[in-house]
Amino acid sequence: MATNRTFTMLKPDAVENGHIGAILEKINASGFRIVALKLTQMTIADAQAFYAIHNERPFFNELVDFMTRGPIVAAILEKENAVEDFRTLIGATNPAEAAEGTIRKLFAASIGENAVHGSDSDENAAIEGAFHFSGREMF
Ligand code: 3AN
Repeated sequence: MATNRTFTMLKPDAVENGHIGAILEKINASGFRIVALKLTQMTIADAQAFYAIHNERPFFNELVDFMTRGPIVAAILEKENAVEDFRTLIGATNPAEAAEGTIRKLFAASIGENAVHGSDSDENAAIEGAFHFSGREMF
């Protein structure tokens, strides 16, 4: 399988709760190479654009408020089968349904505040990575 990339955000809840180090350690221990990394905060316009696909969903405003309430850690990760393997590592969207040992099971409180984002396709990984990073910030 080809080496490829995914995009992740450690969401405001994970940053507020002091989980940056533990989550990055788990990411590294699972064989992902960090290609790009930064602490940043999304504006309301950023979050509305990033989550535009969800703009008809009932939770859209809640999602935008949550994702903009504090800093996030944005990162691009590289590994064989990166998108699928990272989604396995983070677990189900609802932490109550996430498998034991997954990042959401360990660190997330609810379906809304679920600690971490992982791209759902190679195409979206590239779009989402480019949303947060310039070429000069990727290694
Ligand atoms: P995932 O992040 O697992 O791909 P999506 O794409 O279905 O999940 O949802 C995007 C984000 O929207 C989730 N990470 C979560 O923060 C939020 N979300 C999804 N479903 C709900 C919900 N029922 N209530 C509140 N927020 C939700």
